[in-house]
Amino acid sequence: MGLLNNNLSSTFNKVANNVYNQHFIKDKKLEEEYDDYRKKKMYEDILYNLSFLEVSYNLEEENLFLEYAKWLYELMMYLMPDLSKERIKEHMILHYELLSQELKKVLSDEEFKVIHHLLSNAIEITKTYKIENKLSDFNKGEYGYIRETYLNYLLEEKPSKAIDYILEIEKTKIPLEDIYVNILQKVMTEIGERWQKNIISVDQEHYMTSITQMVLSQFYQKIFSTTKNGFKLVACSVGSELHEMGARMISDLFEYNGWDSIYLGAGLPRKAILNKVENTNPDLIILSVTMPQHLSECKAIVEELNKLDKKTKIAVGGRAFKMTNQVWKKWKVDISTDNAKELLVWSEKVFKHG
Ligand code: B12
Repeated sequence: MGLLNNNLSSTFNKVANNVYNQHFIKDKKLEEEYDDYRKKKMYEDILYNLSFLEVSYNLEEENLFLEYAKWLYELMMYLMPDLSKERIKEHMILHYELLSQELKKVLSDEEFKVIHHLLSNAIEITKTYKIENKLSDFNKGEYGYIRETYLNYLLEEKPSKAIDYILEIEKTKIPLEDIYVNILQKVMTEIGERWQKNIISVDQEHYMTSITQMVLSQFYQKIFSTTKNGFKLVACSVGSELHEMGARMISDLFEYNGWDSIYLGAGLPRKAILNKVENTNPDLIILSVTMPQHLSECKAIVEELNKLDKKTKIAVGGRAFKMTNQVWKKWKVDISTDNAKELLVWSEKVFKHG
């Protein structure tokens, strides 16, 4: 059941408009603190928050909205350094209260009870949440120095140095799996943290992503020249998800380990994914979700895949699942893991080479 089962988007817009207008009526200081840019962002955020609320409700995952509330508070705090932490907490709390007030008008009593609970949790966590100002440890431990050096080349906008550095590292016999997961993936996570903390800009984040994708493509000759084991997978991200590197890393590493990989990228209609499975009979399908809003679409695809009655095993994963309480265990899927290496270990047990 959808959260707002009549016309979803128009109801969302109506709720968002009311929440937005009420904010400025109830909190007179806001007009001085928010310029036009902030106002625009605030409106977008209201819609965004509604979508998170909806997915938490639909999947019965209260942890999801709680984690989101923490993330949002941190993001706002770094984005508006001119405002105190306490002041930002006031914004957030009023925001959740207004969402509750406006949603009460459009939801059934039963639906509202759940939503009210989710919003009360968000208010409670916002009141008590303390941001740990600990330094990132991404440059510590195994490969820490390599991660730091690679990231520095990206920050200095030296793409050929960045690419050559990783190619040199690979010659030192560091396994490709480690380069992907323990080096490049961790650097991408660090880039995300720095974006969230407003240390790097959106253009820097995009730039570093595109160079890292270029690094991955340097390994294609190596990846596609391994002996094949007869197994085949299809991999993609679901819904309007734009994050695609997770599925790509999995696809690449399975190809390297002897599989035939059909990597479809992101932004595919549900029907296209189902058709691909129907027509190619893969042994495994990889469905990747980074933004939790797309979890409901993933669940729907899983249900449709199961109806196909194929032998294809279903794997789901990606950052979104880490924000849930192992929601995938409630679905008819074969596995979810935290990273590509763990999935490879699982596949070696499940798919016996003949
Ligand atoms: C690069 C990036 C982008 C790029 C993506 C480009 C691309 N072509 O992929 C762009 C710029 C498009 C982007 C956009 C956005 N992003 Co972004 N992005 C990132 C970033 C920095 C890195 C993601 C990445 O590539 N990681 C590397 C890959 C390899 O790791 P991975 O995806 O986790 O995959 C591994 C595992 O999860 C697992 N796995 C993945 N899939 C699967 C599937 C299966 C079956 C299994 C078993 C395992 C598995 O194995 C993989 C390999 O080991 C992350 C930071 C982060 N912590 O992830 C933020 C991040 C994900 N983005 C974030 C946000 C907020 C956004 C935007 C909303 C920003 C905005 N305001 O526009 C948009 C949303 C776009 C959308 N509609 O999807 C937030 C999400 C926070 C949240 N609340 O959920 C993050 C976490 C940043 C942050 N710290 O705040 N982003």
